[in-house]
Amino acid sequence: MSKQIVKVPDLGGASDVEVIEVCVYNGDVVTVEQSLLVVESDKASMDIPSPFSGTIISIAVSEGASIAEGDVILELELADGTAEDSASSELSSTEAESSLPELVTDVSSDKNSSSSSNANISAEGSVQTTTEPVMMPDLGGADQVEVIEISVAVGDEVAEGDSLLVMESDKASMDLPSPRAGIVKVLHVKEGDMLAQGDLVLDLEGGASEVQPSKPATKVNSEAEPAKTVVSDPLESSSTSSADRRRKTDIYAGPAVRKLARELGVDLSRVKGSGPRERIAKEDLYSFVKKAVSEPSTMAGAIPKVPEIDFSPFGETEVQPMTRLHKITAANMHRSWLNVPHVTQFDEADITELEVFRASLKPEMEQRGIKISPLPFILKSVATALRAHKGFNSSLAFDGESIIYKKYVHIGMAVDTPEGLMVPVIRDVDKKGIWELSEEIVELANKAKNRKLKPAEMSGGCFTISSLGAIGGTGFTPIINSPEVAILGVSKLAIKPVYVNGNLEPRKMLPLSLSYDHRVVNGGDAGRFFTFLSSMLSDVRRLAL
Ligand code: CAO
Repeated sequence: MSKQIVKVPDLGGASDVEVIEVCVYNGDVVTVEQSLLVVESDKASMDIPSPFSGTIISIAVSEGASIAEGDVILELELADGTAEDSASSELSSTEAESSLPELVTDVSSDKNSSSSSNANISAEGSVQTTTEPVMMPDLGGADQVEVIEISVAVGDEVAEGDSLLVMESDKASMDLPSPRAGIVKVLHVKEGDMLAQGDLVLDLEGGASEVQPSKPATKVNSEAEPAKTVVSDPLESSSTSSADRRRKTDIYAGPAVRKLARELGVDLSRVKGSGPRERIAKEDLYSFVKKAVSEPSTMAGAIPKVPEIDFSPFGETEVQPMTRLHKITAANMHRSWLNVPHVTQFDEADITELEVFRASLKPEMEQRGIKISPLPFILKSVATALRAHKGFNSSLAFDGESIIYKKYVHIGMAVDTPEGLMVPVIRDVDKKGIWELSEEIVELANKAKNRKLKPAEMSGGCFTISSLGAIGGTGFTPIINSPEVAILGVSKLAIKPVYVNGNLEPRKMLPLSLSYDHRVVNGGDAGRFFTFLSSMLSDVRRLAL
């Protein structure tokens, strides 16, 4: 078996695009052309398909990240039978190009084409100077495409860029965006029709009226908007999930439907598609939402909404929009809070000796120019505890039927920034020394504060530490950074009287809180993990054992 890095291919002209959906998970088995990511530029959304079949080892991007051609998406262990010679080299953007149809195709150089369906233009359309036909633009290499969804009806008012049709070739599904605002007067196609470049799609009233009604095809063809092309999710996914909710990779929906689902906050894996091969249409989404609204009491997970309040009668207010990072964090926290049964346990580690040792390192810190806080010792102790208690270094499989144990120890560290909370990940903590960890903490915290973290530096974490010790507080209940299984909260060190060998002594006690996913580990496991962790922190010589 060999490994393969998958990178972002040529994005058809788009430079930086935002990841709006990561369709796969670590450990997933994917097939060629299976959707890995859905990304969105300012012009279009598109899927990035897998160029190989194999098992995902690690994912380097996360939702909300901005990526460009050549960025690493993930690493795959190639399936047997995949060409060995390609496995040794990284997939270059040009290699991947062949699997990603052009996103935006330029039709300005198209030959004037008139299609047989031009003859179908209604009399009504041909006498109104403000009615223009919309034709099929260049299809990015496909000869013919099948109409699988008509997104508009006669009489609909559309804005420029609204999806008119969703079409599908053998390789891709595409949205046909409206070239201009207007009212749909006549529809010339129906679901199941096969269309080629230049075929007449519909007549739109209200657009620019320079078009000669007698030559609609020629004129409009030169004005037609390019097709926005995305590679479809293949229907046959590798999923073996027995859960009711489908995996993201099983969802069959066009970009317009995905966009609407995001706007409505609907999880597409819960929606049953009525189209061919269970493809989800807009109507399916609307019915789903209607049902959810009309039957709140029967909806699993439905929670009563907090009513909207007008605060003005109580005093002056100021409204500040949340940053994008803040919104993403809020959504992640909410999702974890609702999905994961959290339990939080508390403990105190006696770090008196650690602090003595740390103080003894001061001259060396100055000499090396590296400051060591208690955090690298905590990181190292957690890494050792994760190695000894593998349940805390795991994730619950998506279908909830197995546990994925990780053989690596990458630990996330919450960093408070003016823009919001960021969690850079320190890799292979178990293999690094205290000096190296200290340097990495400072480097990653600075990058986080300057918004310089790359997606790869924020992914792959097994466990998270949130240290509020320098800020204050005696304890808190951190929210798990799912799909991780646990998170450690560190609060402010306090000197407390503690009995040691029958004598009351002032000891430096570090308050710790451990929140864990009770589906994966239980109180006994957490107690053992905590006892082990405290013993490491109380006597850091143990880290060398
Ligand atoms: N108790 C008492 N003092 C502590 C401490 C603790 N638990 N942890 C750190 N300190 C001290 C340090 O020793 C340092 O003091 P000196 O300068 O005298 O040595 C001082 O506090 C500042 O430490 P620091 O914050 O610069 O360094 P760090 O390694 O402890 O933490 C980082 C780095 C990036 C984690 C931190 O800067 C940060 O951003 N913390 C916030 C995390 C957060 O927001 N979590 C919230 C998650 S939930 O909403």
